[in-house]
Amino acid sequence: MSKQLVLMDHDGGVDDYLATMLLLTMDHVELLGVVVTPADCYVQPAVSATRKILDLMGFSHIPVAESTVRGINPFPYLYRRDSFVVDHLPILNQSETINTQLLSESGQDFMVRVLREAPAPVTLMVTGPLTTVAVALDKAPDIEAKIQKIVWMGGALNVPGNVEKNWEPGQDGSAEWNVYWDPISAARVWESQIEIIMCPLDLTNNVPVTSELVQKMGQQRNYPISDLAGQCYALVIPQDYYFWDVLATAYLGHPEFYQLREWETEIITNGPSQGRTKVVSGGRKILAMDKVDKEAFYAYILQQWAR
Ligand SMILES: [Ca+2]
Repeated sequence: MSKQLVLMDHDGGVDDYLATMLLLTMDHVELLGVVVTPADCYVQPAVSATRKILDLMGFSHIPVAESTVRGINPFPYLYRRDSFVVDHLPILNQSETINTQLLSESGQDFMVRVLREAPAPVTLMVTGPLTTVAVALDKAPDIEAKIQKIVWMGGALNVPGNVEKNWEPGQDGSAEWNVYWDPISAARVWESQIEIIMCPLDLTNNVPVTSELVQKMGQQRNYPISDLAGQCYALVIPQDYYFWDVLATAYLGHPEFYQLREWETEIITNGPSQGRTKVVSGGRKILAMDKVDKEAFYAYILQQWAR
């Protein structure tokens, strides 16, 4: 059986490292590379932590590329600084050297090249803003045919967003951060014909990171990956934390855990609702993860990280 070709594009939040760690455990996936989009992070530590995770998990042959795109509405620095913490976790610093290669080409150029060179269409696993994808599509429209689908953590369809009004004055609270960072790029991807399967806040709101689950990771911390995952979650447990990127990524491992639902949508690119993924009749068709078998998902990640 040939493997499913996947290119990961994450944006350096705590959740993104965990999603990458989950993806690397999937035997049916061939990961072609990891692009780091400089959104929910400071990009230097985010790239460094990503490479160290690939080293730790025995995948140092997979290249990492730093995207140099820019967003419109920066993530709060309090979120972004977690990238420094993860990069300094002891388990990621047992060696003085990093073996995983950081490419000299930009993440967007790398994306174009990987897609062009791939022997078959590739799934893009995106757990940050869609800016790198949009820039790659603008640079090389021919790559659209090489994208099998985009699985994306982003958007809020029929629930409030997570861009809070008191943090972002003038906004109405309807936007989800990955869209809000750069709504214009999300709208650019919406203009394409690519199949989009999104994991919106509508679903992630129902799948919290619980204290019990983090403690279970601790109970299996003789496995380095469970140890690392537990440390990452311990860092964010005081916040209301959900399985965002990890829940989206687990779809590649077990799509049968999920029910999808089609919606017609548009991306609002300006004004107080900028960054909103609005359900509108006649809009761009997307598939959203609508329901998930939560217990099966929790059991799956515990099992995958037991290594
Ligand atoms: Ca992310």
